Amino acid sequence: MVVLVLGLIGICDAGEPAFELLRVIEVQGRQGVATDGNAYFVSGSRALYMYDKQGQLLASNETPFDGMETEANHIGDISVHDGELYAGIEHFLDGKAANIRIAVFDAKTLEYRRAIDWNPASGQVEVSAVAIDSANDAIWMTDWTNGAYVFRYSLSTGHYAGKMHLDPAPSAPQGVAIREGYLYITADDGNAETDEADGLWQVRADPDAREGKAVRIRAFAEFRRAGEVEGLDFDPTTGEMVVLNNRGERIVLGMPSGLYPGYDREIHELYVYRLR
Ligand SMILES: [Ca+2]
Ligand SMILES: [Ca+2]
Repeated sequence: MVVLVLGLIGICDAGEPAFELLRVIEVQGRQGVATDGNAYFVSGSRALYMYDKQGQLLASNETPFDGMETEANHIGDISVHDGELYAGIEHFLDGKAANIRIAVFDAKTLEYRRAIDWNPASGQVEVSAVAIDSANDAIWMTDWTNGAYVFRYSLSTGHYAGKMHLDPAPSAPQGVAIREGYLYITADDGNAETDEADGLWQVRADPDAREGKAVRIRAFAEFRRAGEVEGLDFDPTTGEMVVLNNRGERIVLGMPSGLYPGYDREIHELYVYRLR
């Protein structure tokens, strides 16, 4: 018994939780998820949705780019903080992203409010996900084309504050969220063509670090079909982890390329886990 308890403490010291899948909820969006403990916010490439935690649709915004000063056509993973929804947004054309910014929406109405512009000198060329880390006055961003860095902006001023090199680098990061001082990054690093599971990575959210040791702490082997993992978040009221996954569509180099046998559409699902 003593050995068992020490073993569990050892796991906790390493900061790697164990995960138990509780439920799966189908949603409309294919990009990201955030929760304030009351609702699940879901982003599609060009829409925002709000669901209750049983999966009932409460609100949607199908014209999320209205009122923006520069062109946009793609939303990535999202984060919610203090009544506002933060989304990584860009204009994607001919394989290149432009007009990268963090767009801020009212979390009640899903209406657009303002934007925090990206600093091109940071080296970031795409935004796949954002996470609000209020304890560090930070907004962290990932770049789907290059998992070697996470980029950090000041939450209070919106200014670019630096980047952290990840060693090793997750490939194709699609989501980022904060839990107990760690960044959790979902990576579309498993090939659905060969039924490989995508991964969950963990790295300490240290604003002073130039480099962080990244660890692939699990593979999402329980997904109903290997596909494309997308955004994630942690529920502040229950501690649960919520992860969005897409299955059914064959994706080649980021482009939809037809359906797998047995599918008449791509399915987007939230997987909800208890952490121990
Ligand atoms: Ca994505
Ligand atoms: Ca995949």
